[in-house]
Amino acid sequence: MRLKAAGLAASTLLLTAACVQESSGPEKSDDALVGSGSGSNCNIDRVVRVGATLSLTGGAAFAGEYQQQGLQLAIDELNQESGVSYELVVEDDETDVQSGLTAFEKLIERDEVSALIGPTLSNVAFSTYEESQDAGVPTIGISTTANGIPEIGDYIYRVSLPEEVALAESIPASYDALDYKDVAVMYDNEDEFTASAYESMMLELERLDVDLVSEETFPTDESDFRSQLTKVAETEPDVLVLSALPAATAPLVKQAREIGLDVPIVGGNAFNSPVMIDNLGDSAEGLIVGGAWSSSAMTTGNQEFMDSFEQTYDRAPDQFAAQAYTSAHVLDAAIRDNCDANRSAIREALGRIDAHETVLGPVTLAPHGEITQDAFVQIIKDGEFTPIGE
Ligand code: 1QQ
Repeated sequence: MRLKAAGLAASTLLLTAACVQESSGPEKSDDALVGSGSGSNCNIDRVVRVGATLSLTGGAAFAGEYQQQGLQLAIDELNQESGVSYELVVEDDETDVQSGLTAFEKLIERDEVSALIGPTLSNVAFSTYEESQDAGVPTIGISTTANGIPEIGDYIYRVSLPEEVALAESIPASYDALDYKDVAVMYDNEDEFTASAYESMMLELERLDVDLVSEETFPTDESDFRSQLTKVAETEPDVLVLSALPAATAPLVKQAREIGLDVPIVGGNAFNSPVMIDNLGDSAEGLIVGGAWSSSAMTTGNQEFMDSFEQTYDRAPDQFAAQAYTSAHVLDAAIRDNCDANRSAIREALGRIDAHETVLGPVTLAPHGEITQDAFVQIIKDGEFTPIGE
């Protein structure tokens, strides 16, 4: 079957191109959060409270735990600097939309945070960001990669490489490296992130001289993929392109190898975790993924970040830790820019973050909330993420 433009993808693009919503939330301004000076000389009397909603339990905890550590490390570093002090309040969304909503409500209403960070999954973000947008609380996604996230409203930003940007790098790079023709695609068609990544994958594949030989879907809570994998194997693909959440990724890849489907696999953001490599062992070899960070990137402060993370937590950081760490530094830059930690002032200053040097490389945030940063395409070789082509 020749690849054809996915109709769903086209309609999503139209939807996401619609105007960004403006918040009608109450604009409470607290004078104690307005400081004097600017940048490194900014001085704010009141401690600035930042709320984070992360998946510390459930299927996405593999990422949420790293995010909590990256965030805490950044907040501790920022609190060493003079002028602005932060208090981080972390809530666990249990990888669940309802718990995410409860966490957002608590942080917005009870803790009266100046800004929100997280949640871990796009699937949780689509509902919770409506809450923060309505309340007028600037919100920074750190791993919410699905199409349409910044379009939720003018208070919604992300320091999270969009999956469509990562795939626009990883799919052509995998094609150049592996020179494949027959492609099989498998995806979770229930989750917002995996379904949106599937559309982006199809758009990228369509640009290449490849044939789609099989396409299989599965529900989010599936754990036995043997029947779909057997059908895929019968079509003898050269490569498998996979869009799955972490909980499904590990068993799916393992079962693929068990039934003898040994082809290279190109995946989405769920692959960007050392936990995945640990779980998969040898089955992880050859997995290809595009991501927001690399331990080998010569970006500003990367070595220092890796050293202090390792020293503090006794393990190396991953992409999720690096993105969370970056979000706190970007937030601090925005607060210091206006020297104002009121919600509306932060929202406005975030949109002026321009080529800000971070461990992810230079980060720019558009006033409508989207990030611009470089993507890193990596292949898992000898159990390590290695830049492709090295
Ligand atoms: C998203 C993701 C997840 C895989 C992060 C853990 O990228 O939900 O957008």
